[in-house]
Amino acid sequence: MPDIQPRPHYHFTPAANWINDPNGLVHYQGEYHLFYQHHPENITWGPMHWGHAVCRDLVNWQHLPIALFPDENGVIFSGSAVIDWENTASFGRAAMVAIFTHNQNGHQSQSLAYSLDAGRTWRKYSGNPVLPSADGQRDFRDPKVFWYEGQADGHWVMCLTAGDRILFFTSPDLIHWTPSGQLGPIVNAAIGVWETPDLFELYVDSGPETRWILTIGVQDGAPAGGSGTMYFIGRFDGGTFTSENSEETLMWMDYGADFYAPQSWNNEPHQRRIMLGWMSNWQYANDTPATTWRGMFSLPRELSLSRTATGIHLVQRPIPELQLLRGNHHHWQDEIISPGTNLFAGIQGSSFEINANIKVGQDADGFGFRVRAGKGEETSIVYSPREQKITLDRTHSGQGSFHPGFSSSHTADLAPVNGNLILHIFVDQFSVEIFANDGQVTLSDSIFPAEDSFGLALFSKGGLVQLNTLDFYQLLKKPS
Ligand code: DQQ
Repeated sequence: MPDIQPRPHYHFTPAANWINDPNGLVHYQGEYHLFYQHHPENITWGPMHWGHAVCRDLVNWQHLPIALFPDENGVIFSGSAVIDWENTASFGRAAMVAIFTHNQNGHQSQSLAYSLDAGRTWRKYSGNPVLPSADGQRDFRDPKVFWYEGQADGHWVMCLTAGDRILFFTSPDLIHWTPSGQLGPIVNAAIGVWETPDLFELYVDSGPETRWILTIGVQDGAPAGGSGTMYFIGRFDGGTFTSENSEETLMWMDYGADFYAPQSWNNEPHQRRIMLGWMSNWQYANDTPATTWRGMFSLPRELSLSRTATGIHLVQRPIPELQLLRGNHHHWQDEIISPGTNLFAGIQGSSFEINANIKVGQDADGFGFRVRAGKGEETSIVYSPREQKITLDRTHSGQGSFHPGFSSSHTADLAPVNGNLILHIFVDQFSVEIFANDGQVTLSDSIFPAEDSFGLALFSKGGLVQLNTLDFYQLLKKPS
Protein backbone atom coordinates (compact mmCIF):
# COMPACT_ATOMS: atom_id res chain seq x y z
CA MET A 1 0.00 0.00 0.00
CA PRO A 2 1.50 3.42 -0.91
CA ASP A 3 2.20 5.82 2.00
CA ILE A 4 -0.74 7.95 0.96
CA GLN A 5 -3.43 5.31 1.00
CA PRO A 6 -5.91 5.77 -1.85
CA ARG A 7 -9.61 6.17 -1.00
CA PRO A 8 -12.67 4.61 -2.55
CA HIS A 9 -14.32 7.13 -4.88
CA TYR A 10 -17.78 6.80 -3.38
CA HIS A 11 -17.78 4.41 -0.41
CA PHE A 12 -17.72 5.78 3.12
CA THR A 13 -14.38 5.50 4.96
CA PRO A 14 -13.23 7.07 8.22
CA ALA A 15 -11.21 10.29 8.05
CA ALA A 16 -8.41 8.32 9.73
CA ASN A 17 -7.82 5.05 11.57
CA TRP A 18 -10.18 2.17 12.21
CA ILE A 19 -13.93 1.62 11.66
CA ASN A 20 -16.17 -1.39 11.95
CA ASP A 21 -19.95 -1.59 12.45
CA PRO A 22 -22.34 1.20 11.42
CA ASN A 23 -24.20 2.41 14.53
CA GLY A 24 -27.01 4.78 15.47
CA LEU A 25 -28.47 5.22 12.00
CA VAL A 26 -31.24 7.78 12.33
CA HIS A 27 -32.66 10.58 10.21
CA TYR A 28 -33.40 13.93 11.85
CA GLN A 29 -34.13 17.38 10.46
CA GLY A 30 -32.96 16.64 6.93
CA GLU A 31 -29.81 14.76 7.93
CA TYR A 32 -28.98 11.09 7.77
CA HIS A 33 -26.77 10.36 10.78
CA LEU A 34 -24.15 7.67 10.53
CA PHE A 35 -22.30 6.73 13.70
CA TYR A 36 -19.79 3.92 13.66
CA GLN A 37 -17.46 1.78 15.73
CA HIS A 38 -14.20 3.66 15.70
CA HIS A 39 -10.72 3.44 17.16
CA PRO A 40 -9.40 6.97 16.71
CA GLU A 41 -5.77 6.20 17.50
CA ASN A 42 -4.99 3.13 15.46
CA ILE A 43 -5.78 1.30 12.24
CA THR A 44 -6.64 -1.86 14.20
CA TRP A 45 -9.63 -2.57 16.45
CA GLY A 46 -9.18 -1.23 19.99
CA PRO A 47 -11.08 0.80 22.60
CA MET A 48 -14.30 1.55 20.80
CA HIS A 49 -15.77 5.05 20.34
CA TRP A 50 -18.69 6.18 18.20
CA GLY A 51 -17.42 8.16 15.22
CA HIS A 52 -19.96 10.35 13.43
CA ALA A 53 -20.85 11.63 9.97
CA VAL A 54 -23.94 13.25 8.44
CA CYS A 55 -25.37 13.50 4.98
CA ARG A 56 -28.44 14.93 3.24
CA ASP A 57 -28.49 12.62 0.22
CA LEU A 58 -26.81 9.38 1.41
CA VAL A 59 -23.94 10.10 -0.99
CA ASN A 60 -22.02 13.21 0.13
CA TRP A 61 -20.94 12.48 3.70
CA GLN A 62 -19.51 15.07 6.07
CA HIS A 63 -17.27 13.92 8.92
CA LEU A 64 -18.11 15.26 12.38
CA PRO A 65 -16.21 14.98 15.68
CA ILE A 66 -16.39 11.76 17.70
CA ALA A 67 -19.78 11.50 19.40
CA LEU A 68 -19.24 8.97 22.21
CA PHE A 69 -16.04 8.29 24.16
CA PRO A 70 -15.32 5.44 26.57
CA ASP A 71 -16.13 6.25 30.22
CA GLU A 72 -16.11 4.68 33.70
CA ASN A 73 -18.68 2.08 32.54
CA GLY A 74 -16.49 0.85 29.70
CA VAL A 75 -15.89 1.29 25.99
CA ILE A 76 -18.72 2.00 23.55
CA PHE A 77 -19.79 -1.00 21.48
CA SER A 78 -22.51 -1.10 18.83
CA GLY A 79 -26.05 0.19 19.16
CA SER A 80 -28.72 2.36 17.61
CA ALA A 81 -30.32 5.81 17.88
CA VAL A 82 -33.89 7.10 18.02
CA ILE A 83 -35.60 10.47 18.18
CA ASP A 84 -37.62 10.73 21.38
CA TRP A 85 -40.30 13.02 19.93
CA GLU A 86 -42.60 12.84 22.97
CA ASN A 87 -39.83 13.16 25.56
CA THR A 88 -40.59 9.76 27.10
CA ALA A 89 -37.12 9.65 28.70
CA SER A 90 -37.33 13.26 30.01
CA PHE A 91 -34.07 14.24 28.32
CA GLY A 92 -35.88 16.92 26.31
CA ARG A 93 -38.41 17.03 23.46
CA ALA A 94 -37.09 15.40 20.28
CA ALA A 95 -33.83 14.38 21.94
CA MET A 96 -31.65 12.15 19.83
CA VAL A 97 -30.99 9.16 22.08
CA ALA A 98 -28.22 6.63 21.48
CA ILE A 99 -28.73 3.18 22.98
CA PHE A 100 -25.42 1.30 23.00
CA THR A 101 -23.48 -1.45 24.71
CA HIS A 102 -20.99 -0.59 27.41
CA ASN A 103 -18.24 -3.21 27.38
CA GLN A 104 -16.24 -3.38 30.60
CA ASN A 105 -13.62 -6.14 30.43
CA GLY A 106 -16.03 -8.43 28.60
CA HIS A 107 -19.05 -7.60 30.78
CA GLN A 108 -21.72 -6.03 28.65
CA SER A 109 -24.67 -3.84 29.52
CA GLN A 110 -26.89 -1.38 27.67
CA SER A 111 -26.62 2.37 28.25
CA LEU A 112 -27.98 5.67 26.96
CA ALA A 113 -26.57 8.98 25.78
CA TYR A 114 -28.54 11.90 24.38
CA SER A 115 -28.11 14.99 22.28
CA LEU A 116 -30.33 18.07 22.19
CA ASP A 117 -28.52 19.70 19.26
CA ALA A 118 -28.98 17.32 16.32
CA GLY A 119 -26.21 14.97 17.39
CA ARG A 120 -23.46 17.61 17.69
CA THR A 121 -22.86 17.24 21.43
CA TRP A 122 -23.69 14.32 23.70
CA ARG A 123 -24.30 13.58 27.35
CA LYS A 124 -24.32 10.14 28.91
CA TYR A 125 -27.39 9.32 31.02
CA SER A 126 -26.47 9.48 34.73
CA GLY A 127 -28.29 6.22 35.52
CA ASN A 128 -26.24 4.06 33.13
CA PRO A 129 -26.39 1.18 32.54
CA VAL A 130 -30.14 0.91 31.98
CA LEU A 131 -29.99 -2.81 31.18
CA PRO A 132 -27.21 -4.77 32.92
CA SER A 133 -26.58 -8.35 31.80
CA ALA A 134 -27.78 -11.29 33.81
CA ASP A 135 -25.10 -12.84 36.03
CA GLY A 136 -22.34 -14.59 34.12
CA GLN A 137 -23.71 -13.74 30.67
CA ARG A 138 -20.79 -12.73 28.45
CA ASP A 139 -22.32 -11.83 25.11
CA PHE A 140 -25.15 -9.36 25.63
CA ARG A 141 -24.91 -6.55 23.15
CA ASP A 142 -25.79 -4.42 20.15
CA PRO A 143 -29.26 -3.06 21.02
CA LYS A 144 -31.40 -2.02 18.07
CA VAL A 145 -34.26 0.16 19.32
CA PHE A 146 -37.30 1.54 17.50
CA TRP A 147 -40.73 2.93 18.31
CA TYR A 148 -43.60 0.44 17.83
CA GLU A 149 -46.96 2.04 17.14
CA GLY A 150 -49.18 -0.99 17.72
CA GLN A 151 -52.85 -0.67 18.63
CA ALA A 152 -52.58 1.15 21.95
CA ASP A 153 -50.25 4.05 22.72
CA GLY A 154 -47.06 2.53 21.39
CA HIS A 155 -43.80 1.71 23.13
CA TRP A 156 -40.09 1.29 22.54
CA VAL A 157 -38.76 -2.10 21.42
CA MET A 158 -35.20 -3.32 21.82
CA CYS A 159 -33.65 -6.43 20.31
CA LEU A 160 -30.12 -7.47 21.17
CA THR A 161 -27.94 -10.53 20.84
CA ALA A 162 -27.01 -12.91 23.62
CA GLY A 163 -24.63 -15.55 22.24
CA ASP A 164 -26.78 -17.80 20.07
CA ARG A 165 -30.08 -16.00 20.57
CA ILE A 166 -31.91 -12.71 20.22
CA LEU A 167 -33.61 -11.19 23.24
CA PHE A 168 -36.50 -8.71 22.97
CA PHE A 169 -37.46 -6.02 25.50
CA THR A 170 -40.06 -3.27 25.65
CA SER A 171 -40.03 0.07 27.43
CA PRO A 172 -42.28 3.12 27.88
CA ASP A 173 -39.32 5.50 28.36
CA LEU A 174 -36.02 3.99 27.04
CA ILE A 175 -34.87 3.66 30.67
CA HIS A 176 -36.96 0.81 32.14
CA TRP A 177 -36.86 -2.35 30.03
CA THR A 178 -39.02 -5.48 30.42
CA PRO A 179 -38.12 -8.80 28.72
CA SER A 180 -40.72 -9.61 26.07
CA GLY A 181 -39.41 -12.58 24.09
CA GLN A 182 -36.58 -14.55 22.56
CA LEU A 183 -35.58 -16.12 19.26
CA GLY A 184 -33.09 -18.98 19.18
CA PRO A 185 -31.03 -20.96 19.61
CA ILE A 186 -31.87 -22.47 16.22
CA VAL A 187 -31.42 -26.03 15.01
CA ASN A 188 -28.61 -25.33 12.58
CA ALA A 189 -26.41 -23.89 15.29
CA ALA A 190 -22.96 -24.71 13.93
CA ILE A 191 -22.34 -21.02 13.41
CA GLY A 192 -20.59 -18.32 15.37
CA VAL A 193 -21.72 -15.79 17.94
CA TRP A 194 -24.71 -13.64 16.92
CA GLU A 195 -24.23 -9.87 16.76
CA THR A 196 -25.83 -6.60 15.60
CA PRO A 197 -29.51 -7.48 15.06
CA ASP A 198 -32.05 -5.30 13.27
CA LEU A 199 -35.83 -5.69 13.13
CA PHE A 200 -38.31 -3.95 10.83
CA GLU A 201 -41.52 -4.40 8.87
CA LEU A 202 -41.77 -4.47 5.06
CA TYR A 203 -44.60 -4.84 2.56
CA VAL A 204 -44.69 -8.06 0.57
CA ASP A 205 -44.51 -6.81 -3.04
CA SER A 206 -46.68 -3.69 -3.08
CA GLY A 207 -48.76 -4.70 -0.03
CA PRO A 208 -51.06 -4.67 1.86
CA GLU A 209 -49.57 -7.88 3.31
CA THR A 210 -46.47 -7.31 5.46
CA ARG A 211 -43.80 -9.36 7.21
CA TRP A 212 -41.16 -8.50 9.81
CA ILE A 213 -37.50 -9.10 9.02
CA LEU A 214 -34.89 -9.86 11.65
CA THR A 215 -31.31 -9.54 10.40
CA ILE A 216 -28.44 -10.95 12.45
CA GLY A 217 -24.67 -10.81 12.06
CA VAL A 218 -23.01 -14.19 12.51
CA GLN A 219 -19.37 -13.78 13.41
CA ASP A 220 -18.23 -17.03 11.83
CA GLY A 221 -19.59 -19.77 9.55
CA ALA A 222 -21.26 -17.67 6.81
CA PRO A 223 -21.42 -19.08 3.23
CA ALA A 224 -18.41 -17.09 1.96
CA GLY A 225 -16.39 -17.94 5.09
CA GLY A 226 -16.12 -16.03 8.35
CA SER A 227 -18.67 -13.33 9.13
CA GLY A 228 -21.97 -12.83 7.31
CA THR A 229 -25.54 -11.67 7.76
CA MET A 230 -28.50 -14.02 8.00
CA TYR A 231 -32.15 -13.07 8.16
CA PHE A 232 -35.45 -14.41 9.36
CA ILE A 233 -38.88 -13.57 7.97
CA GLY A 234 -41.80 -13.66 10.37
CA ARG A 235 -44.31 -11.82 12.52
CA PHE A 236 -43.84 -9.39 15.37
CA ASP A 237 -46.57 -8.78 17.93
CA GLY A 238 -45.05 -5.75 19.62
CA GLY A 239 -43.11 -7.89 22.10
CA THR A 240 -41.57 -10.84 20.35
CA PHE A 241 -40.70 -12.06 16.87
CA THR A 242 -41.85 -15.41 15.55
CA SER A 243 -39.90 -16.80 12.61
CA GLU A 244 -41.63 -18.35 9.62
CA ASN A 245 -38.36 -19.66 8.13
CA SER A 246 -38.37 -23.41 7.80
CA GLU A 247 -36.27 -24.93 10.61
CA GLU A 248 -33.45 -26.14 8.42
CA THR A 249 -33.19 -23.03 6.23
CA LEU A 250 -30.70 -20.31 6.95
CA MET A 251 -31.32 -17.31 4.71
CA TRP A 252 -28.34 -15.06 3.98
CA MET A 253 -28.51 -11.45 2.95
CA ASP A 254 -25.37 -11.48 0.85
CA TYR A 255 -23.23 -14.23 -0.65
CA GLY A 256 -20.00 -12.25 -0.73
CA ALA A 257 -17.52 -12.13 2.14
CA ASP A 258 -17.87 -8.46 3.08
CA PHE A 259 -21.30 -7.40 4.24
CA TYR A 260 -21.40 -7.48 8.00
CA ALA A 261 -23.12 -5.88 11.00
CA PRO A 262 -25.61 -4.01 8.78
CA GLN A 263 -28.10 -1.58 10.24
CA SER A 264 -31.08 0.28 8.78
CA TRP A 265 -32.06 3.90 9.32
CA ASN A 266 -34.73 4.77 11.83
CA ASN A 267 -37.13 7.55 10.73
CA GLU A 268 -36.22 7.41 7.04
CA PRO A 269 -38.25 10.37 5.71
CA HIS A 270 -39.60 8.61 2.61
CA GLN A 271 -40.66 5.50 4.55
CA ARG A 272 -37.93 3.49 2.85
CA ARG A 273 -35.94 0.83 4.69
CA ILE A 274 -32.35 1.64 3.83
CA MET A 275 -29.50 -0.40 5.20
CA LEU A 276 -25.75 -0.40 4.92
CA GLY A 277 -23.10 -2.74 6.28
CA TRP A 278 -19.44 -2.86 7.13
CA MET A 279 -17.49 -4.15 4.11
CA SER A 280 -15.16 -6.44 5.97
CA ASN A 281 -15.03 -9.75 7.74
CA TRP A 282 -13.69 -10.64 11.19
CA GLN A 283 -11.51 -13.30 9.52
CA TYR A 284 -9.14 -10.63 8.21
CA ALA A 285 -10.54 -7.21 9.17
CA ASN A 286 -7.41 -6.27 11.14
CA ASP A 287 -5.04 -7.45 8.40
CA THR A 288 -6.26 -5.76 5.21
CA PRO A 289 -3.73 -3.51 3.45
CA ALA A 290 -3.80 -0.08 5.14
CA THR A 291 -1.56 2.74 6.30
CA THR A 292 -3.73 5.62 7.51
CA TRP A 293 -7.31 4.29 7.65
CA ARG A 294 -8.96 0.87 7.62
CA GLY A 295 -12.53 -0.21 6.91
CA MET A 296 -15.37 1.03 4.68
CA PHE A 297 -19.12 0.76 4.39
CA SER A 298 -21.20 -0.83 1.67
CA LEU A 299 -23.49 1.20 -0.54
CA PRO A 300 -26.80 1.98 1.11
CA ARG A 301 -29.44 -0.49 -0.13
CA GLU A 302 -33.19 -0.19 -0.18
CA LEU A 303 -34.89 -3.31 1.13
CA SER A 304 -38.21 -4.82 0.08
CA LEU A 305 -39.91 -8.21 0.05
CA SER A 306 -41.01 -10.21 -2.93
CA ARG A 307 -42.98 -13.43 -3.14
CA THR A 308 -41.59 -15.96 -5.63
CA ALA A 309 -42.31 -19.63 -6.32
CA THR A 310 -39.99 -20.53 -3.42
CA GLY A 311 -41.54 -18.20 -0.86
CA ILE A 312 -40.96 -14.67 0.40
CA HIS A 313 -37.45 -13.24 -0.04
CA LEU A 314 -35.60 -10.08 0.79
CA VAL A 315 -34.81 -7.88 -2.19
CA GLN A 316 -31.99 -5.32 -2.03
CA ARG A 317 -31.57 -2.53 -4.55
CA PRO A 318 -28.98 0.23 -4.71
CA ILE A 319 -30.65 3.51 -3.70
CA PRO A 320 -31.55 5.88 -6.57
CA GLU A 321 -29.46 8.67 -4.97
CA LEU A 322 -26.38 6.84 -6.26
CA GLN A 323 -27.30 8.13 -9.71
CA LEU A 324 -25.87 11.46 -8.51
CA LEU A 325 -22.46 9.87 -8.99
CA ARG A 326 -22.94 9.07 -12.66
CA GLY A 327 -20.46 10.51 -15.13
CA ASN A 328 -19.65 9.36 -18.69
CA HIS A 329 -22.20 6.92 -20.05
CA HIS A 330 -22.03 4.24 -22.75
CA HIS A 331 -25.04 2.26 -23.92
CA TRP A 332 -25.24 -0.89 -26.01
CA GLN A 333 -28.13 -3.04 -27.11
CA ASP A 334 -28.70 -6.22 -29.09
CA GLU A 335 -25.04 -7.21 -29.32
CA ILE A 336 -23.66 -10.70 -29.77
CA ILE A 337 -20.69 -11.43 -27.52
CA SER A 338 -18.31 -14.05 -28.92
CA PRO A 339 -15.26 -15.54 -27.24
CA GLY A 340 -12.15 -13.42 -27.69
CA THR A 341 -13.98 -10.12 -28.25
CA ASN A 342 -14.35 -7.27 -25.76
CA LEU A 343 -17.22 -4.82 -25.99
CA PHE A 344 -15.37 -2.50 -23.63
CA ALA A 345 -12.32 -2.11 -25.90
CA GLY A 346 -11.01 1.43 -25.31
CA ILE A 347 -12.93 1.87 -22.05
CA GLN A 348 -11.35 1.47 -18.66
CA GLY A 349 -12.05 2.51 -15.11
CA SER A 350 -11.66 1.91 -11.43
CA SER A 351 -14.99 3.27 -10.19
CA PHE A 352 -18.01 2.52 -12.30
CA GLU A 353 -21.48 1.03 -12.56
CA ILE A 354 -22.62 -1.63 -15.01
CA ASN A 355 -26.26 -2.51 -15.58
CA ALA A 356 -26.57 -5.41 -18.00
CA ASN A 357 -29.49 -7.46 -19.25
CA ILE A 358 -28.23 -10.67 -20.84
CA LYS A 359 -30.13 -13.48 -22.54
CA VAL A 360 -29.29 -16.80 -20.94
CA GLY A 361 -28.91 -19.47 -23.65
CA GLN A 362 -27.15 -22.81 -23.52
CA ASP A 363 -24.55 -21.94 -26.16
CA ALA A 364 -21.79 -20.51 -23.96
CA ASP A 365 -20.22 -22.38 -21.01
CA GLY A 366 -20.08 -19.13 -19.13
CA PHE A 367 -20.01 -15.38 -19.49
CA GLY A 368 -19.39 -12.37 -17.37
CA PHE A 369 -17.17 -9.43 -16.59
CA ARG A 370 -13.53 -8.96 -15.71
CA VAL A 371 -12.99 -5.79 -13.70
CA ARG A 372 -10.02 -4.04 -12.09
CA ALA A 373 -7.71 -6.00 -14.39
CA GLY A 374 -4.03 -5.10 -14.43
CA LYS A 375 -0.62 -6.75 -14.26
CA GLY A 376 -1.35 -10.32 -13.24
CA GLU A 377 -4.61 -9.40 -11.53
CA GLU A 378 -8.33 -9.24 -12.20
CA THR A 379 -11.61 -9.76 -10.39
CA SER A 380 -14.19 -11.74 -12.31
CA ILE A 381 -17.94 -12.06 -12.21
CA VAL A 382 -18.91 -15.26 -14.00
CA TYR A 383 -22.31 -16.76 -14.74
CA SER A 384 -22.72 -20.44 -15.52
CA PRO A 385 -25.94 -21.01 -17.52
CA ARG A 386 -25.81 -24.76 -16.95
CA GLU A 387 -25.35 -24.60 -13.20
CA GLN A 388 -27.39 -21.42 -12.88
CA LYS A 389 -24.85 -19.98 -10.50
CA ILE A 390 -23.03 -16.70 -10.25
CA THR A 391 -19.47 -16.46 -8.93
CA LEU A 392 -17.53 -13.45 -7.73
CA ASP A 393 -13.92 -14.53 -7.97
CA ARG A 394 -11.26 -12.47 -6.17
CA THR A 395 -8.57 -15.15 -6.09
CA HIS A 396 -6.35 -12.96 -8.34
CA SER A 397 -7.84 -9.58 -7.44
CA GLY A 398 -4.60 -7.99 -6.14
CA GLN A 399 -3.18 -8.13 -2.62
CA GLY A 400 -4.56 -11.15 -0.84
CA SER A 401 -1.73 -12.86 0.96
CA PHE A 402 -2.42 -10.94 4.19
CA HIS A 403 -4.84 -13.73 5.22
CA PRO A 404 -5.35 -17.32 3.97
CA GLY A 405 -9.12 -16.79 3.88
CA PHE A 406 -9.05 -13.79 1.57
CA SER A 407 -8.11 -15.08 -1.91
CA SER A 408 -11.34 -16.93 -2.56
CA SER A 409 -14.35 -17.02 -4.83
CA HIS A 410 -17.97 -16.76 -3.74
CA THR A 411 -20.93 -18.37 -5.45
CA ALA A 412 -24.71 -18.05 -5.26
CA ASP A 413 -27.61 -19.79 -6.99
CA LEU A 414 -29.19 -17.54 -9.57
CA ALA A 415 -31.87 -18.62 -12.04
CA PRO A 416 -32.68 -16.46 -15.07
CA VAL A 417 -35.99 -14.56 -15.02
CA ASN A 418 -37.97 -14.97 -18.26
CA GLY A 419 -34.78 -16.27 -19.86
CA ASN A 420 -32.71 -13.21 -18.92
CA LEU A 421 -30.18 -12.27 -16.29
CA ILE A 422 -29.84 -8.76 -14.91
CA LEU A 423 -26.50 -7.84 -13.39
CA HIS A 424 -26.24 -4.47 -11.68
CA ILE A 425 -22.65 -4.07 -10.55
CA PHE A 426 -20.83 -1.33 -8.63
CA VAL A 427 -17.04 -1.33 -8.69
CA ASP A 428 -14.87 1.01 -6.66
CA GLN A 429 -11.24 1.34 -5.62
CA PHE A 430 -11.58 -1.55 -3.09
CA SER A 431 -14.91 -3.22 -3.73
CA VAL A 432 -17.34 -5.03 -5.99
CA GLU A 433 -21.07 -5.19 -5.20
CA ILE A 434 -23.42 -7.21 -7.39
CA PHE A 435 -27.19 -6.79 -7.30
CA ALA A 436 -28.49 -9.61 -9.51
CA ASN A 437 -31.97 -9.96 -10.99
CA ASP A 438 -33.22 -6.67 -9.66
CA GLY A 439 -31.84 -7.23 -6.18
CA GLN A 440 -32.92 -10.86 -5.64
CA VAL A 441 -29.32 -11.95 -4.95
CA THR A 442 -26.40 -9.81 -3.80
CA LEU A 443 -22.66 -10.47 -3.49
CA SER A 444 -20.31 -7.93 -1.90
CA ASP A 445 -16.56 -8.36 -1.72
CA SER A 446 -13.65 -6.14 -0.86
CA ILE A 447 -10.64 -6.29 -3.19
CA PHE A 448 -7.17 -4.73 -3.07
CA PRO A 449 -5.98 -4.23 -6.65
CA ALA A 450 -3.23 -1.86 -7.76
CA GLU A 451 -4.54 1.67 -8.14
CA ASP A 452 -3.93 1.57 -11.90
CA SER A 453 -5.64 -1.77 -12.56
CA PHE A 454 -8.21 -0.22 -14.87
CA GLY A 455 -8.90 -3.09 -17.28
CA LEU A 456 -12.47 -4.09 -18.02
CA ALA A 457 -14.00 -6.79 -20.22
CA LEU A 458 -17.26 -8.51 -21.02
CA PHE A 459 -16.48 -12.07 -22.05
CA SER A 460 -18.10 -15.31 -23.10
CA LYS A 461 -16.51 -18.75 -22.93
CA GLY A 462 -17.19 -21.63 -25.35
CA GLY A 463 -19.98 -19.98 -27.34
CA LEU A 464 -22.02 -16.90 -28.14
CA VAL A 465 -24.00 -14.80 -25.70
CA GLN A 466 -26.73 -12.34 -26.57
CA LEU A 467 -26.57 -9.02 -24.77
CA ASN A 468 -29.99 -7.34 -24.63
CA THR A 469 -28.84 -4.04 -23.11
CA LEU A 470 -25.86 -2.71 -21.21
CA ASP A 471 -25.37 0.68 -19.54
CA PHE A 472 -21.95 1.64 -18.25
CA TYR A 473 -21.35 4.76 -16.15
CA GLN A 474 -18.08 6.09 -14.83
CA LEU A 475 -18.78 7.10 -11.22
CA LEU A 476 -17.43 10.39 -9.97
CA LYS A 477 -15.04 10.81 -7.10
CA LYS A 478 -16.60 12.30 -3.98
CA PRO A 479 -14.56 14.48 -1.64
CA SER A 480 -13.43 12.36 1.34
N1 DQQ B 1 -18.50 -5.23 16.90
C1 DQQ B 1 -18.80 -4.46 18.07
C2 DQQ B 1 -19.73 -5.27 18.87
C3 DQQ B 1 -20.36 -6.13 17.86
C4 DQQ B 1 -19.23 -6.45 16.91
C5 DQQ B 1 -17.51 -4.15 18.77
C6 DQQ B 1 -19.66 -6.82 15.54
O1 DQQ B 1 -20.65 -4.47 19.57
O2 DQQ B 1 -20.95 -7.24 18.41
O3 DQQ B 1 -16.71 -3.34 17.94
O4 DQQ B 1 -18.72 -6.52 14.57
